[in-house]
Amino acid sequence: MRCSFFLCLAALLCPVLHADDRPNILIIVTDDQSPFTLSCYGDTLCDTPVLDSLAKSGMVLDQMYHMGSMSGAVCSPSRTMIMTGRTLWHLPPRSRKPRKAEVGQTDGRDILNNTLPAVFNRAGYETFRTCKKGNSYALANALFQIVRDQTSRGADATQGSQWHGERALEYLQDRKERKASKPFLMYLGFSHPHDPRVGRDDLLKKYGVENLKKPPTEVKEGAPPLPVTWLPEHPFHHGHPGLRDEVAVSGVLKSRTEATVRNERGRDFACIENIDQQIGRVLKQLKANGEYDNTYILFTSDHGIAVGRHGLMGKQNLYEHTWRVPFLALGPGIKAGSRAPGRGYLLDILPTVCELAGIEQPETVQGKSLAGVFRSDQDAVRDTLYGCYCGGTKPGMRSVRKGDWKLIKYDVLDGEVQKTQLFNLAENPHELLKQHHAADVVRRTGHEPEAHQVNLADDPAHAAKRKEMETLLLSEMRRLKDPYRLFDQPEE
Ligand SMILES: [Ca+2]
Repeated sequence: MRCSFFLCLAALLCPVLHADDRPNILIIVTDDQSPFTLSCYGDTLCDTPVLDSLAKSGMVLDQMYHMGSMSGAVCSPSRTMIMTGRTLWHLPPRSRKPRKAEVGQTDGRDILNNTLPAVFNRAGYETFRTCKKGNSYALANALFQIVRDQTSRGADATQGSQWHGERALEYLQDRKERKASKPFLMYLGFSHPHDPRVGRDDLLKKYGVENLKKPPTEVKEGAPPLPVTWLPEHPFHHGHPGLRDEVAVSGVLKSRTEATVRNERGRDFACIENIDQQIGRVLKQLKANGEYDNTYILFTSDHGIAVGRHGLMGKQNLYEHTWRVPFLALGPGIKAGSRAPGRGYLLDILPTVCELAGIEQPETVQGKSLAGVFRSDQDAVRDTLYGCYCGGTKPGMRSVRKGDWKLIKYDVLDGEVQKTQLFNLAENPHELLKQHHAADVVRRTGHEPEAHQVNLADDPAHAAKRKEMETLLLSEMRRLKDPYRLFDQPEE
């Protein structure tokens, strides 16, 4: 009843938009992919022709972030933010028995029934999902009408990214056969390039690397070169002792040597190229269905990841390679080859797709619609971006970005590590540190940083900017109800 009432109301309010020609929504989410693996963000090594063509046919967003995590499993709050459109400290518990750290401020609202699948179900869409299992908002995931979930981190058709691709193909072929008239919302999640990065043989060969359980002892000359951000170790402890991503990844463990990082980088690329091929198959079927032109396609990842950058391996840091996500948008009214900062979070996806589909966004949503950015009506939806990681020792790490300036603060290991970093991202886009200037690092990366490409936090010339960014961070922490305060912040 509610559904048909809504459709009638929508038809009255939007006479042009009839139920049958409403756009389809395809949201593609990879697991643990840095934006710096795609050519539209400057990488030229990882071969992703399909994603490159999406970038050329649509819009590339340059300043898209995941808001952060209070858990080592960064995927979990990130994916809950995608499903709910809510900010980090206002998330619902992800299961019936919430973990203490995950209980957010929900003000007693019914968040579950206003998640992505719930909203689109009510609006009369078909909702389909394939993705990994676990580290997610399971209660919301179960609300999709068709769920084909399996964690697929192998190389073959039964265990690899092909498995997710096949499930999406099956669904689209079925739509074609039964001449489906309802539009669809498809959540196409891949379990890769999350570790273990088990690549397909042909792709491993292409990138000159191999699947390993222990770190390699010798550099493979055919492997991709080190990233310019590589360091043999991070200059100080990241604050999460024993963190799986930093000590136990298959083929890496605690090693950050040139041999290890180059091999793992090639495995990362092999897994991403496999995903690219699967997306290509899905888009081909969408075209065969005659549905491509009426589909909005969003491509992103649940967060970035280090894979050897800054001496780190995991996703539990706030450097750009990890805090930022890739974000491409394509569909009716989005200009080919366009580009904008966007300045959004993953939690903006729900309000965005609501606006694209002509559905009223639920009151529980705290994100902002990016549809105006897609139409090129505006460059961005906010000025300031806040980031958090506190899945290890508290209060953890925080970041804030405004314009070209970015501040990162660390307060971990019971006060043992209290650090501040200040970067001008226009002048030091890779957030290089003085350690990147060391002779051995320059020799191995082949990249000689400019003298000013360092942490500027203690540079007297930038004291006023640091103060401004510190004030901004505190104000964002207060506004977003961050329950912690850092070493040099007031208690309230
Ligand atoms: Ca992830």
